[in-house]
Amino acid sequence: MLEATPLTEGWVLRHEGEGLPAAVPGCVHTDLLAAGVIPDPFVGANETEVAWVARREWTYETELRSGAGGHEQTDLVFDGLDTVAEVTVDGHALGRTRNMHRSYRFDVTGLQGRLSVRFVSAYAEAEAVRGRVGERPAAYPEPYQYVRKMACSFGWDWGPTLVTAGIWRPVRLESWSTARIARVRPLVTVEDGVGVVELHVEVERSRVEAPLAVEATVGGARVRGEIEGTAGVVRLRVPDARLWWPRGYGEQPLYDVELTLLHDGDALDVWRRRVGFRTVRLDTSADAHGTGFTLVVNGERLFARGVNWIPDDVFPSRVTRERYRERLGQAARAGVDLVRIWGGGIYESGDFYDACDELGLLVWQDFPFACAAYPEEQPLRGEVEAEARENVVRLMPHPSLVLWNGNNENLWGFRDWGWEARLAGDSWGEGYYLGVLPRVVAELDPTRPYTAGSPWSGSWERHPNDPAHGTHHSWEVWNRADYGEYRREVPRFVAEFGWQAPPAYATLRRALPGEELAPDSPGMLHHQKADDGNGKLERGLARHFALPKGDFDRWHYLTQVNQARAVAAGIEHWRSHWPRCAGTVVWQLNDCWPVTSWAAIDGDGREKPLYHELRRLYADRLLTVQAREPGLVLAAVNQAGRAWTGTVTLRRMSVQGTVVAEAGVEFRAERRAVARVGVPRELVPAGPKEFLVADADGLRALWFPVPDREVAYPRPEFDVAVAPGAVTVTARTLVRDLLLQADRLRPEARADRGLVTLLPGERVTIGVGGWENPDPDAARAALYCLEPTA
Ligand code: BMA
Repeated sequence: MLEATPLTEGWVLRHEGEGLPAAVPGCVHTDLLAAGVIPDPFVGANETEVAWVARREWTYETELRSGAGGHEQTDLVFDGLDTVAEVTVDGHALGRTRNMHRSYRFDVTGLQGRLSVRFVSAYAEAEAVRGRVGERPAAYPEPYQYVRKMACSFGWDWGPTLVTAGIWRPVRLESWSTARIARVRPLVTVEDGVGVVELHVEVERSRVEAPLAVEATVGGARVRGEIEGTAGVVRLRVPDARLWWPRGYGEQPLYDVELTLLHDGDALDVWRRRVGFRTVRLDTSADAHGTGFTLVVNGERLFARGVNWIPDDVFPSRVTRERYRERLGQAARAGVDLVRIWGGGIYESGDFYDACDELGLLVWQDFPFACAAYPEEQPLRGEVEAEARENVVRLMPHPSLVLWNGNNENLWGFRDWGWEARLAGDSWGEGYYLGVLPRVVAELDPTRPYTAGSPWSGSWERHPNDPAHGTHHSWEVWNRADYGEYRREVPRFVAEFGWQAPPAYATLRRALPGEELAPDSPGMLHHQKADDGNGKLERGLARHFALPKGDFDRWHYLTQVNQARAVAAGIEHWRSHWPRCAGTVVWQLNDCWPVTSWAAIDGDGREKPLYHELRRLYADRLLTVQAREPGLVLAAVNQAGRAWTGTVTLRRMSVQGTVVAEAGVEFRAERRAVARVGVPRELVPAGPKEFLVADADGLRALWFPVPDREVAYPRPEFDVAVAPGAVTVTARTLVRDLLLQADRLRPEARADRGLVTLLPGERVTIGVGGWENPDPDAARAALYCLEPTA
């Protein structure tokens, strides 16, 4: 039987003649940090101070001992090397690597001695390739498109430039005899209610002649098959297979599949995975509005409640299984049902997809290409095909994975960002997105849909970002316009849109110790990477709120409110247009370090007000008031499996809390459908002193006729009561967008809700985890809400 021996102990990192203890898996930066050689690059402007690390060569070494005894062959297996490396044993070369997204296997039978992995700078490789193939246009100045390495490690508009190196995934010795399982491709489908698992097996042999067989089991079914040469196929049928559903639509039953490779009745190797039975297709048919983009899972058409995912740490080797679970659990608790793994990152570790399988989160996986023209010359072309083949097969057991996407914004960039002219016929990646990648997916995993890019309109005859066709990235709003402008369009699928806000206060404090915080203090600016980021924040704020002068805490609160408002404006509008619009994917769920960004969860894992707002926006039932000519419309969005009927109470109120007019209106939203009800004319509020309140089944929608800075808010008055783990606020006046910044009570404290609006007399209890000794004054000081414009 194949025996695996982890090779994680005894590694050293050579630094100026010295050997520092090295963590494997890990990377250079985290080793240097642990050894006290560099300061924490996440703090202050240390990022700049440690830039030298990226330009050096680094060598990892350990003792290679022979693998488990009594075997014919021993392989040294790296699940991931980042990135350009030479692997040697006692100076004897095993091989070279140049792709972070691949694994590597070397035959080390009989070899012992000093194992060394020498990394050259990814810059050196990228610059050499650029020198050979010529410069290509890109959205950022660093040479990330010339080397197959996580693009955002070279810096992004939310990320630091920390180009690391190292053995970033596990490494082990595998000792085996006769044969081992080289690859298993499970094609999992459902045919007339029967779950079908087709296993395409490939083996590697040390003995060519030995007769080989495989035996496989799943859900009580068992099958045997022969291996002819190096390949074989077995098919298992599971009658009455329970379907795997995205969360909110049903359960997530998972089935263990086991395949054993046999020789003369002896087990040589075993392959184990979990699968789920579900069907998926992407409906991109033409209709009266253009070209749709609707995911259909088990025959159910879905509005995708999505978030974009970036690497959770700029040093991805630090992201543990627990951390993946925590972050994805946060997404699930926010009502998210789809996570898009964005193309400037990586093919994530199996832990990511395991968690999604269990949580019922659908995964849309970008191939790792983003915001640049990518050369198609060798050696890149071969690397791209190899990594795609490996990762498609690695990830295909996961039922959560429902879509492969060729790239992020590169088809758009080619057509719209001046690349086409600058390229003058040079290769730029089209051959990957419209050639290599769809061919690889169709050949290896025909059970999943592929789309060439995001955004993409399905054809060069249309603008790639045409909202009427396919996927759309809505960035005009953040870059140039007010978020009310989201309402001008009904894209078929919004794969990116978002608004920035700073991270939680405690996160800023940890990242910028000692700094007197101001929107433009040095550390704040260093931790704001977007082009004119602060300018856009400021202008976006000024459209809605009176700008606080010299009051950082107020600025911090208001920018976070504005972020939540912006995203709400988009989602409420777009969901109200289901099924024409079939999904929103918020840019972005998470951060990879402490930074002002579009994220809902900051770099220390703290939830911004936007996060809590998502829970409302992505619930099965959403109540929203929309301005539609000639008046107001109440939309009851019902993504649940049962019809939603009820009466909505509409109150036209004054800001002082008196009811000007009131009515009950009945509605019926069919299952997975939207009901739209006109708001009677006499209930439509007008001017700075009125607003509309709509209540149904414990849900509430508010509508104000003027921007906040014009609303005649009363001076807010409320009472605060505290108990262990809870803060109760009772409003005496209208209290708008009340927020408890729990991390100001204690860095560990977490509130269970974000922005809350209370009418006079209403009360809310905010649960506060990690705050056992309640203090009413501290609670008061950590509470913010909107105030009248002076
Ligand atoms: C899109 C994304 C990212 C970027 C974000 C915010 O372009 O694909 O590249 O971080 O917008 O600008």
